Amino acid sequence: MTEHRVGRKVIVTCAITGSIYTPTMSPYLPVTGEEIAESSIAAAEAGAAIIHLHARVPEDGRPSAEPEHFRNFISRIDAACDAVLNISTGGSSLMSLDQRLAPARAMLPEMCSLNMGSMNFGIFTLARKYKDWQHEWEPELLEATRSRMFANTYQDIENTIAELGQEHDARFEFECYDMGHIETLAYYLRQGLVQGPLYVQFVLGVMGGIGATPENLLAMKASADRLLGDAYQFSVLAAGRQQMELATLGVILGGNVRVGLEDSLTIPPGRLAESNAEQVVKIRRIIEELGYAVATPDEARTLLQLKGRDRVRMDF
Ligand code: KMH
Ligand code: ZN
Repeated sequence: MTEHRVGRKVIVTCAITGSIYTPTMSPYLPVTGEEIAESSIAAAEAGAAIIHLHARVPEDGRPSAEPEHFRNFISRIDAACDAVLNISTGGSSLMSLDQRLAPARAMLPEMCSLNMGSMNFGIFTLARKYKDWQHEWEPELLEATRSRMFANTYQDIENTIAELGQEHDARFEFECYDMGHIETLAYYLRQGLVQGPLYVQFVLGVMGGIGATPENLLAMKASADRLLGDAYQFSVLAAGRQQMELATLGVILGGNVRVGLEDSLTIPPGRLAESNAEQVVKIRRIIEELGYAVATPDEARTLLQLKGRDRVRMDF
């Protein structure tokens, strides 16, 4: 086990709304620009150093990667706090890569996500749990993930690294949903296409990726230690009800954490979380009870060697 260092700084990312869950599933899921801004600011005030952002169509909550929808909240969040704004390039698994890259291309953020492989990204099982849908698109989108895949080819990954990383100095949240994705990242490290400190997000519990169990997290970390050595830091995200438990194990193993309504609508012992901040408060309490501290945004910037918010187009 990793040596216990009192006061070690743990980076908390909060993923505010995502594209997995839909408005029928929780009244607390932020949808409009104002809701996403307010929820992000509250999460930052609660201790999140990084805010991971997707947008939605304000009228009906459908996942969106339109820069105009990001515009509804980016500068508001930036005016109210100094959190690192991490822009998704995953969008929704049903969007084209060009659609998914549009907001990051417009904003040139300090950080953006990068999904490390093509996969089935099954959220169709969620459709069975609800009946009275607020919008027709909700069951249709969920069902579509049975026959469509989340495409992230080598070429897609390389182009994104070249354009956003090498040209515009963004650093990545490398989303690894399975062991092979860590191997792919290690290949790019060996090729010199990426350099440390790599920020690896171990994503557990997405159907089509690795399951959310402690054993799987230990295996992912062992693999990353072997392949990436000192060049990486990790964070843990478990989709669904294992969110807090596996995040806690991630802290114990020497890592960082991601919480937020993008990944889980609930909070232990099993009710709907009423806000993103509520999940941040809980994981922060756990982190502090274990003897660690949460990193401030500027500490996260130093740990991850980010370019700084003065080099981001907040008013794109
Ligand atoms: N929705 C998460 C499981 C991205 O935005 O690029 C993974 C994610 C992908 O956050
Ligand atoms: Zn995301």
